[in-house]
Amino acid sequence: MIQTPVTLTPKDYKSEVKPTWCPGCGDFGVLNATYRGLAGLKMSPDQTVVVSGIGCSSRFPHFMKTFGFHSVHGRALPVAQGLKMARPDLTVVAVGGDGDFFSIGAGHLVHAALRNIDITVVVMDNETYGLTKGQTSPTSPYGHVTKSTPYGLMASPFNPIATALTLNVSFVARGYSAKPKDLAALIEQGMTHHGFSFIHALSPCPTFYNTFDAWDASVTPIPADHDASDRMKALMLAMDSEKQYMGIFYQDERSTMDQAAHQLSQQAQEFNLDKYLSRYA
Ligand SMILES: Cc1ncc(C[n+]2csc(CCOP(=O)(O)OP(=O)(O)O)c2C)c(N)n1
Ligand code: SF4
Repeated sequence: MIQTPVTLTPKDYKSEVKPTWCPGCGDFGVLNATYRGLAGLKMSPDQTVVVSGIGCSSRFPHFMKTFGFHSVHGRALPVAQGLKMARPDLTVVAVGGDGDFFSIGAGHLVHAALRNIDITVVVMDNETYGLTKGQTSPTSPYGHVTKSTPYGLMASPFNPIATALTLNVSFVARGYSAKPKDLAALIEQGMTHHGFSFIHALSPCPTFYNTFDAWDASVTPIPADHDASDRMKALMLAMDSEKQYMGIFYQDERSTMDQAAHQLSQQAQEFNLDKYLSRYA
């Protein structure tokens, strides 16, 4: 039988639901980068599931023509991991905000990282809680003044890349919504990576905390001679207090929990109880 090659373009991943984000929201750039990344891989929309928590960024699955699951605040990862364990044939992407993944969902992030289940996580970081109107988030800078911190935030900011590196994540990258082509390439590489892929996507909230100008000035490509198999060097780049490096910080290949569990279940199916018991006869 002659097979017609399938051509998929970014618009094949676009649903009929129009994004309800504010004009200029960084999340538009991340959405477009995701459409491009999926099209680049010719990923079948009916084999792809996008899972989110709650937040402006977590409305994402509604705007995708893939399968989707808009879950509960901070719980995108339990849903995404369960899905991948049950259906290893599907491509699973978890998306959401810095509040979702680094505040209420931080505990899930830690254990998902350690399990190395083959899913891709895209965190849209705007250093604020957009949906609930601009309170501080774990990535807000020290001293950040908001309606709920009128004297300035008195806590240090969470470092997403350094945290992912120290949690032994097998693919760690950062992109910027204002550079959607570069971000699309990172999403493509993250989805191709076999294991837990963590993509930190800087995605400003012009309504409550406009960081576009600051980030335009601080984002810098990772030096071309960076060795992405060197976790310690990656950590040094992640700890830079002035530059926000863009690109792949770290990547390695190792066994994933979904793969190991699948092998175990195959062994269980092949297990011969009579043969085992005959040893004791
Ligand atoms: C269990 C629970 N706690 C709190 C909330 C309120 N809430 C909704 S979204 C959100 C934070 C949104 O910030 P973020 O996850 O960074 O996403 P953004 O809106 O900035 O994209 C909070 C605290 C909730 N919906 N559910
Ligand atoms: S409030 Fe901020 S994060 Fe939410 S849609 Fe508007 S610009 Fe985007």
